[in-house]
Amino acid sequence: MAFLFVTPTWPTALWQAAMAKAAPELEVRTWPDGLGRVEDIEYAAAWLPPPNVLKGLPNLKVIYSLGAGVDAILKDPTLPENIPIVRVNDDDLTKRMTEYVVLHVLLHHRQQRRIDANQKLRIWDNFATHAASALSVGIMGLGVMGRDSALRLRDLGFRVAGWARSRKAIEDIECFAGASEFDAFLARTDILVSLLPATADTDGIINRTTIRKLSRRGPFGAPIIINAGRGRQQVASDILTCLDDGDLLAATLDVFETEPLPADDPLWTHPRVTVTPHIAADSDPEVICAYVAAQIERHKAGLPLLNLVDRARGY
Ligand code: NDP
Ligand code: OXD
Repeated sequence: MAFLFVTPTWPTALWQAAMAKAAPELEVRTWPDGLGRVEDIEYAAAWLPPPNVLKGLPNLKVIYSLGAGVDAILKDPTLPENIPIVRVNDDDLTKRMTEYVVLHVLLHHRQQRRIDANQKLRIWDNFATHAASALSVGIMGLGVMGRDSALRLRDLGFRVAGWARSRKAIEDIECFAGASEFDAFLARTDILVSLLPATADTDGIINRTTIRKLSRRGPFGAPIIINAGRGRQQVASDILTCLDDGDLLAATLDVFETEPLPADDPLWTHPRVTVTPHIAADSDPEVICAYVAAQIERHKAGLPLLNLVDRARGY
């Protein structure tokens, strides 16, 4: 029985070493050079697998996504049917995302960019600040990541709402559900955070129409967006237009349609855009391999797989 990494864009040696540490008894192979006899491979972990690689494993039992998002795996047009896909749901990844979301909400709330610019010019501008409770934060996606970020922001005093496909009940968080409640959710939101998966339904969801429906009643008079979900969710040209038209005050973007973000992309230089390099919640090889190893042990013991992906839903 062997385990295969299919991670053409990642430092495979690092992941192989982490897996060897997490599961010393497992024969860990890597694609393409260390593939070996394909019949031996029962488990594979992947990120952006090239077509036909997973399909070429006749005895594959489980596919592990090395991230919380699974779009990188589902985009394989030859993905073998009926093989379960398990995604990452680990506290380490979740806490990293929560740090990112809280950091960037606070960065806008406390106007840190303005303070940075003032310091460069030695300007002592002790402008009036406001309480967290003056701001409504709306989180799109109330799953593992969205829920934790919502709770921490709530604890800091922000007025927090969340939007998901299905109805949630979370103490002191206003929960909206489905397309019919999207506009009401936007109308009460000063800072919009996306922690949605990339699916056909969420593609392009952060567009001009969405942005124009956001609240303007907050202390800044215009909304702010933070996208740490996936780049496909944002229409970059609409974001730039809205920034320049005054429909949007600022944006923090961690994810992009094309990654790395091309050097000539105008998002890099817009004074009110903060670009981060898809680093909101980084997958730590040792943590993720320990998670995958534990999941393999469960499977070998005949226990049900956890955090299974619903291929029809796309997440
Ligand atoms: P989950 O699957 O736990 O949560 C997804 C949430 O999105 C659920 O609440 C789901 O609703 C909601 N959702 C999905 N489709 C829709 C829709 N059409 N309308 C409304 N709500 C919808 O995922 P995670 O929280 O673990 O991760 C979320 C995403 O974060 C990942 O898919 C990935 O894209 C991104 N991510 C980004 C990282 C980064 O570094 N930038 C790192 C890790 C993840 P419901 O609960 O009703 O199903
Ligand atoms: C993930 C990511 O999905 O890192 O985990 O983007």
